[in-house]
Amino acid sequence: MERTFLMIKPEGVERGLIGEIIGRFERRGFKIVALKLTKMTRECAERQYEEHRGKEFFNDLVSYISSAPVVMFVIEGEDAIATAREMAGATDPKQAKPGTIRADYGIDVQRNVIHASDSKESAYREIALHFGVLS
Ligand code: D4T
Repeated sequence: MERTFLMIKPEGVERGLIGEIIGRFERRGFKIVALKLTKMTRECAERQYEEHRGKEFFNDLVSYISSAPVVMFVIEGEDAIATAREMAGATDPKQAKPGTIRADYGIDVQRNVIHASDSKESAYREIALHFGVLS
């Protein structure tokens, strides 16, 4: 059993896609073990995207992600990290495989609807950052 951190980005929340996106993970058999709607501070967004500090898109990304509410949730199940990444699809919605969340709903690389942790280390770090210790 594995856990991973997922986040529906501001345009996903604004466009009314919360139920649709969370439903995909439920129907795939994952258990939701934590969930919240929250507007991140700039500092929190910088910590979330720490690995991208210094890249040309960092400031825009942090401004965007802290501009409006997001939905954060944690799923639990077999191969949760890799499966969630596969369900999210490629970063650029135009490159994402048909049937993935980003192919179906993504607008561009910044407004690509969902974030999914990319490794065990990221999942652990991001769950702790946003939810603290989960039972
Ligand atoms: P996340 O981490 O959000 O699931 O995205 P990916 O793992 O698919 O992509 P990433 O780490 O390369 O990028 C993190 C985050 O930055 C946004 N982004 C990315 C952006 O706004 N402009 C860009 O040019 C790129 C490459 C999208 C996802």
